[in-house]
Amino acid sequence: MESKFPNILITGTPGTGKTTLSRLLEDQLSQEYPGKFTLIGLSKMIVDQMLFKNWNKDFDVPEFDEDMVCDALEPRIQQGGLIIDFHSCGFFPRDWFDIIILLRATNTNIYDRLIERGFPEKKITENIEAEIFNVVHDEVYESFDPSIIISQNSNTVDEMQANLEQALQIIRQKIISC
Ligand code: DAT
Repeated sequence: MESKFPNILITGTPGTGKTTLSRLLEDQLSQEYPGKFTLIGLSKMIVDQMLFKNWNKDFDVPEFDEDMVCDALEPRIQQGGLIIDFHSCGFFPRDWFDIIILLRATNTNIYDRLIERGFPEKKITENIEAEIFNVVHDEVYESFDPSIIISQNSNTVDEMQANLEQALQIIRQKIISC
């Protein structure tokens, strides 16, 4: 699906920097294209709008319902200019996004960031294993056209800044060419 203002997915294992990058991106895009981009932190929306049928007590997270999530997002995707921040992506329709940013980070960084967030050890281990076994990476590449995927390392502030600049360049180019 082509839309004047691209839909952007920012994905990666928890702790890789999705929320931080999404906010920086939204901030900059709102200045350059006022009113054209909206950021959705999907984890929060799932809880706020109860887009789940079960609550996983072991990990204290909702087991989101893919259909409910897609139904809630669909009208906004059609409008374009949506930035979605989420750690999973295989259930989204293949033609929803114009640009997908996949963030990666080292185990040490993920560990430190999730400890700071107060995650229990079990949840941290699960996320580190997911990063080691390329779970989100493989999900992205199996679900979307590789030409729209940008893989970025997000270990340092300098990398975050470079990732932001690269993403902005690609988004601006996409807007011009549409
Ligand atoms: P996510 O949304 O993927 O779970 P986050 O944006 O909340 O991750 O980041 C988790 C913490 O790590 C937060 O305190 C900011 C920090 N962080 C993220 N990316 C970083 C980077 N590239 N360099 C330094 N700190 C980073």
